[in-house]
Amino acid sequence: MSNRRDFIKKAALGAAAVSSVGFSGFAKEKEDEKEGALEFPSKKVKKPVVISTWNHGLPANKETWKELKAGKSALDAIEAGMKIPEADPNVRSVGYGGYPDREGKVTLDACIMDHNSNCGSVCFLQGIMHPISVAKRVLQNTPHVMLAGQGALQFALSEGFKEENLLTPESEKDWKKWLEDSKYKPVINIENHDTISMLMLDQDGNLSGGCTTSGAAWKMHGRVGDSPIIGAGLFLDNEVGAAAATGLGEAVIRTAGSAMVVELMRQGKSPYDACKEITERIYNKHKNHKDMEYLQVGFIALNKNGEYAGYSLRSGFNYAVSDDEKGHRMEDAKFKMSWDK
Ligand code: SD4
Repeated sequence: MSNRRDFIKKAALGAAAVSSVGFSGFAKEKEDEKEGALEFPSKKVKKPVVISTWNHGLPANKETWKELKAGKSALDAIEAGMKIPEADPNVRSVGYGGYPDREGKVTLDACIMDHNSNCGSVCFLQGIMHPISVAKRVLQNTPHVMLAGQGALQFALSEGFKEENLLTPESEKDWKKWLEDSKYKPVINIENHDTISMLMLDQDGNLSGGCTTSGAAWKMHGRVGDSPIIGAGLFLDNEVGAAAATGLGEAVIRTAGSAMVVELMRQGKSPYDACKEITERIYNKHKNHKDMEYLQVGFIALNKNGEYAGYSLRSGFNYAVSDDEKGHRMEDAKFKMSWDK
């Protein structure tokens, strides 16, 4: 094993030297990353299981878990969990307190999907604290999948949601500071990569999921990311598995990221191998692209057997996992290349 590891380390170091194309923080393909596939197959747990992206996934998971155990439906439990980061002003990438666009407007994207492939989505929604709840109402109360901008707001108001200012003084201050240079170069793992995406395998063995985000900080007004797009930021097929993305939405949309992860699982790949393959596909398609400098993408995936995994392009991505045996915890995703700020 150690010989094999040594060989892999050397191969990885060689590959790093060859693949160095001069982006800062990009040429450090770490030796142990190549070992990930050997050491980190997908983990398997008994249903129910909930996994969510990033640290704010943990309080979200806890709330979802509580509701699930209290007998709520999968969608209600997902909604309840995702409302936690949406309402938290300290989570700067979701809902209230999220970084605004370059015009100082907080614009929100969210979607939700159930095991029957029913979906609801809102994008470019302003002034509503809980876009995940509006997305759920789109699923339940309209003949459509997705409502955008003013139409989404109008629908939310007709459903009884109240309009409020989501730009906190802290976000306003950060936006004014950003305006001094006005350079769009989102900080990896901070300014454009903190969507909460949640996947669930419930006690009946059914899959569901949701995403909610304020999107990339300092984006153009009107920009919509991957998170509300079924197939990009979130996808599931109840026969197979579920996947969700975080990271630079443009890259995830270009590759139909989450749908592709699910499709690879259909073809027999484990959640880990599926996430890794699509992350590598994204890397290959972007290695000479202008977005590469600030590109981060991460996927989580969960299949019908309770196997789950996460994988990201650059280091720093983690996700919350909840199940009956081990409770709630954070796990680090394996990654293709290390990233130092
Ligand atoms: C987007 N995928 O809008 C999202 C970014 C993210 O918080 O993860 N944001 O591109």
